[in-house]
Amino acid sequence: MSLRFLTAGESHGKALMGIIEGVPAGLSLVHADLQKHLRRRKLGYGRGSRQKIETDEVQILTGVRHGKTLGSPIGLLIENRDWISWQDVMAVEPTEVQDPDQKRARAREISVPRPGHADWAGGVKYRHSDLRNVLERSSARETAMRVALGSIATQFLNELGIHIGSRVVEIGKIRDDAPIEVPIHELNTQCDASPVRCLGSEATQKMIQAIEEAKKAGDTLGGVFEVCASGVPVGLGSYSQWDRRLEAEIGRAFLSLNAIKGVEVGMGFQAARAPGSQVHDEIFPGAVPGQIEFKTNRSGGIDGGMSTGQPLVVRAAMKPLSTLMKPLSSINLRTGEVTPAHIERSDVCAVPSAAVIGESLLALVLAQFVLEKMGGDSMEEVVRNVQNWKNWHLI
Ligand code: EPS
Repeated sequence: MSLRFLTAGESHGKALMGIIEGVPAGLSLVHADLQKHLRRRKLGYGRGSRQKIETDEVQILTGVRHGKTLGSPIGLLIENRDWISWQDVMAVEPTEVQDPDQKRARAREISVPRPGHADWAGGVKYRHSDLRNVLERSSARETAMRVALGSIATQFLNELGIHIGSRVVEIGKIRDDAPIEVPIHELNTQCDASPVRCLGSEATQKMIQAIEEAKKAGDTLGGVFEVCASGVPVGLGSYSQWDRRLEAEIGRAFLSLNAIKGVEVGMGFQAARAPGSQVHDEIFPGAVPGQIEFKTNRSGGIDGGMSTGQPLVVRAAMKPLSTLMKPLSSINLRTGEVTPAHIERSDVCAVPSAAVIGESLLALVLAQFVLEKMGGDSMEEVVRNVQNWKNWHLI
């Protein structure tokens, strides 16, 4: 069994589309299961005015009947409400306008790349003289569809007792990485109450202030977010081949998210600075005879490319968004003139949203690994396989 998905759609085009295949039949799935995560993705202090325009209302077009998945591909659609204002700019058909200046104006052509954005390399790669052709698809708008698809994976994992939550641990220089004291399935309820999705109320205020200051300065802020999963069975992934390692797929998924520049599992980079005795999790006899217990989780729930049965803990570093209201220096690719970078409506900070997107990314990877090890064509089969596995692995 394998789970695969694709997305399509431009930021100001008509809609975002998604297809996911490999979801077993018989999974309970309704519109609200997807919509609740899409709503969470839109929130977060520091987002721009686009979020007030979009509702991110998802339509389930195929693969679900009477609230249950059919085992066939699930097709999703999210219409871009902003499309109304961009119909000419993003028209599919060629324009009748002949005058080159008028043509460029109608297309809202962009010829000055933003440092740090996909604009320049994308323009060179695809031979696009209008960089709008690059930014429309490289935009993080695409992540709305990834969250919709990831919500299906989340629903699947929840039925198997696997829960995912996230929090923001850093925005700019403000840090809030105190240990999590609530169960992972309650983490989101607590973090969603903070406009920046962090646990501490003092840190929330400081992060908001930092975002405000960045906004005033025409600047942007990045940060670090953490995604955790509980109830993960031992033995997902494998040491036997490089591309079967659970960590490797998690790294790939997180690095595929716009603006992510680093990923850590467990202690991550800290593990490189500590001796082995302070890095590895000791093994003790468990409370139930025949079981073992870890008292620490420095590994972040993965050893040797496989889940250990401990909660997964993944952190990702997001760089500041590359559209600056006080732009950095760039070059007009049409004229060669040195000029400030292009300014496009944008967000000041999107780390809280990235944390929510991270939940979907982890859910899609975990669902794939669960299906690989304990898969089946129906939920009945998968639930039975998972139960058998949990009973079987006791020493
Ligand atoms: C984005 C630019 C902004 C963001 C957008 C990502 O869009 P716009 O140019 O339309 O204001 O708001 O994010 C979303 C639309 C979204 O739904 O997350 C970019 O350039 O990446």
